[in-house]
Amino acid sequence: MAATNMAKREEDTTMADVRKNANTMPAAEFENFIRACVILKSTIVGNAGGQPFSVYDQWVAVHGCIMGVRTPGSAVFRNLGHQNIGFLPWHREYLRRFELALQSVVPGVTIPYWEWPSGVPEPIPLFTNARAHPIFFTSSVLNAVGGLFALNGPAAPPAWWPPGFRWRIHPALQVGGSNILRRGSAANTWPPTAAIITSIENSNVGAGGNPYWTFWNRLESDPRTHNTGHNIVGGYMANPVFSPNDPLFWLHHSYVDRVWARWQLNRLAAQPGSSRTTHYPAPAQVNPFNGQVPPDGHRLNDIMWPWVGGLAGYSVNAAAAVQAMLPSFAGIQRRVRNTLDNTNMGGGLAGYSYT
Ligand SMILES: [Cu+2]
Repeated sequence: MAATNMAKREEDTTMADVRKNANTMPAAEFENFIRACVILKSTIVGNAGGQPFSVYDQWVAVHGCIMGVRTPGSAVFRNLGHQNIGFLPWHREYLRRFELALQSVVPGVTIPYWEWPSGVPEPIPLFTNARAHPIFFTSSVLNAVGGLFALNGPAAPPAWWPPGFRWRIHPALQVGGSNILRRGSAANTWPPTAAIITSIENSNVGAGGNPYWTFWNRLESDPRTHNTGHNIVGGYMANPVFSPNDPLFWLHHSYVDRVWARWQLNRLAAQPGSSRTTHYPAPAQVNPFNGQVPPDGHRLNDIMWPWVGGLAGYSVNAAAAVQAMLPSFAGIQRRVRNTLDNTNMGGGLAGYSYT
């Protein structure tokens, strides 16, 4: 019995999953990430709006729905994943669960991160013709993504490519009728310097009673951070609702999450004896940027939709066909506070770390 418990404990604390810099990680590992995305995208699990949808599409639908969720007893739909402090916890949970879905088809794969200040407008080594596609965002106008994502499929498909597979956007998840991935933008506030990121990772401004407020606000919304990163890429990435249609979404948010993880370590080091909950606003704190207590789903002890453990009373402000794609999270209930330690997420989720 004791031996079993010991083994279990060791298993629970194993943290084999390391997310790596997309620019510098081994090419084969990056290709594994793309391969896992393609497998999920080509795995059809149902029909919505008369069109087949895939496992990958289910994850896009989750993001599409978080933009407007009504919690039990509430009269209004609120954005429970953005524009408030739950932005980081919700996306941490979302990415980790997507990452485990990737691992179910390609064991050991992790979500690379796009290191924003890398100094080049485009992570060229990772997006060559041979690896993913030739157009990232060096173009100031929208261009169809090529390479593996090309309209007619890759010119020279890798051995693992599903025969005949083409990356297409499900009609219910489209914006402006575009059924293919495109990128390109005239936005030019990019990239952030390394100094900007270091400043954010060390942000200790006390507005609102906790440095997290200013830290989160800068990371989500400052120029040359999360929002502008979406916009500089353009195409689906620039659409707040359906941005995960573009696999680059995961790399972008992996970096967002890394900045948060590093900030957390910096705060823990700066305040010996403090805990991770210390470095998240207490539940009743008012958002100093709008003067209001954050909506249900953003506060420390709040349950995060869609991981509500079967609780009744939630509704979603999205098209029926989008809601029809939502995956089941039966029996899974997750709160903001469950996400504060990426190395030990609990609830059956193994931890992960970053290079
Ligand atoms: Cu998002």
